[in-house]
Parts: sequence; C-alpha cells; structure tokens
Amino acid sequence: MMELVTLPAAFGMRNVSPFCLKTEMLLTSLGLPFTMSELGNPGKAPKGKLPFLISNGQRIADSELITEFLDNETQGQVYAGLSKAQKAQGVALSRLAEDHLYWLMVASRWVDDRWWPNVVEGFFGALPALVRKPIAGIARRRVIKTMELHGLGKHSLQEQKGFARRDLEALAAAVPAEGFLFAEKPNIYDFTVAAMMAGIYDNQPATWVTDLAVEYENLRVYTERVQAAVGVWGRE
Ligand SMILES: N[C@@H](CCC(=O)N[C@@H](CS)C(=O)NCC(=O)O)C(=O)O
Repeated sequence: MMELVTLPAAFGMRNVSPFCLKTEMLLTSLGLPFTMSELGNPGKAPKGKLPFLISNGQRIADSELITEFLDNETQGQVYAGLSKAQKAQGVALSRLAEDHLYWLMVASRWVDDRWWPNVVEGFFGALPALVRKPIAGIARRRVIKTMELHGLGKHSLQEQKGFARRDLEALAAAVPAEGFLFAEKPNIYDFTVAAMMAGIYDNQPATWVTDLAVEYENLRVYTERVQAAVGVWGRE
C-alpha cells in the first residue's frame, strides 16, 4: 500500500497544498490503493517540501516526480491518449500555475500583514505558544527571501496583482466551458490547475488572490467540475 505524505489541514482546506491535492487526485483517479498521513514540518521531508510518496520503502519527493513514477508503475496510464501537443500545453499550464501563480498565492498568505495571523494559526498553531510566533517569524522571513529571489517579491502589491490577474486570465481562457482540458475524463493537467485554484477559491478567509479569482466564474466552475469528477475536494 502506498502512503502519500501531505501537510496537515489549514485555512478550511482538508488538503491545503496544491501539490499534495493534485497528487491525491491523481492516485484516486488511477484507482490505486493508498493511505494519507500528515507531516507538520516539511523540513523533515526528503527534499524539504511536501508531498512525498512512500512505495515499497522508496520515498519519492516532488509531485511531478511522483507523477512520473506513477506513470511508470501503471504502464503509461497517466498520459494515456494525450498527444505531444496536448502534453506541451499541459506542461505550459502547469508551469504557469505551479511556478508563477503559486508564488503569488504564497505572497497573499505569508506576506500580506492582514492575512499573516491566519498563517501563524494554520501552520504553526500546534506549536507551544511561547515559540509559535518566533518560529513562524523565521519561516516568514525565509518565504520573503525566496519571493525576492524568484523576483515576484521585488514588485509592489499593485504590480503583483497585475501579474496574478494575467495568470488567472490565461487559465480562465485555457479551460473548457464543459468537460476537461484534453479528454472526456480529467487528467493530470486538470488536477494541477484545479488543485491550485481550489486552494485559491476555498482558503478561509479570502486572500487578495481569492478576490481576483472570483472574477473568473468559469474557472471556479471548472475547478468544481474537476473535483467532483474525481470525488476529491480540497476544502473540508
Ligand atoms: N515542486 C514541488 C513543490 C512542493 C511545495 O512547494 N510544497 C510546499 C507546500 S505547498 C512545501 O512543502 N513548502 C515547504 C517549504 O518550502 O518549506 C512539488 O511539486 O511537489
């Protein structure tokens, strides 16, 4: 039996990490038996991030590497029926969601002073009161530094909102009005986009990225459709 190790629930999200949620959706859609466990400190994961998958004692870290592993384990089921062009589009959309929009979502939670208390409570609430704020503060400074290195952290909030709006506009234009991205059934690329958007739409309370995303109703409906099709929702 495989074990998917994820972040604990937070912000009204049963599965709060888009990378963990996407992987849960994929494992479920492939009909593979698996259990889930939680790790509050991603620093203890093989590569310092979640999720990772444990299979026959092997630990596979990173949702994309897990996807490749599962494709191999299922003799090509993950990408079955997808043309090269569809895979190219899928990879491009995934990079947009996971390597750009994701960081704006992170900024909307970790950097925004009004939202920050939710991070302290949601991610560090299990720590003893005495060390909670100092440890959360260290983690916040690391996130701010990472945002700077990425480059997005160098922009003003107004400029970041512009970047997020253009990402959302692109995703909203890319998803279909009915059905899924490339097939009658949702696939890994639908899970990637929907898992990212589920956290943005459903995290409680709304962040500034949520406020922008609700303007794209078709993207919200698509996100619901993907979650319903696989029977896995990010929210509680
Ligand atoms: N490329 C990784 C990204 C995973 C990732 O960023 N996970 C976040 C949670 S959403 C994490 O564990 N962050 C902890 C940290 O960076 O310290 C994947 O696809 O699995």
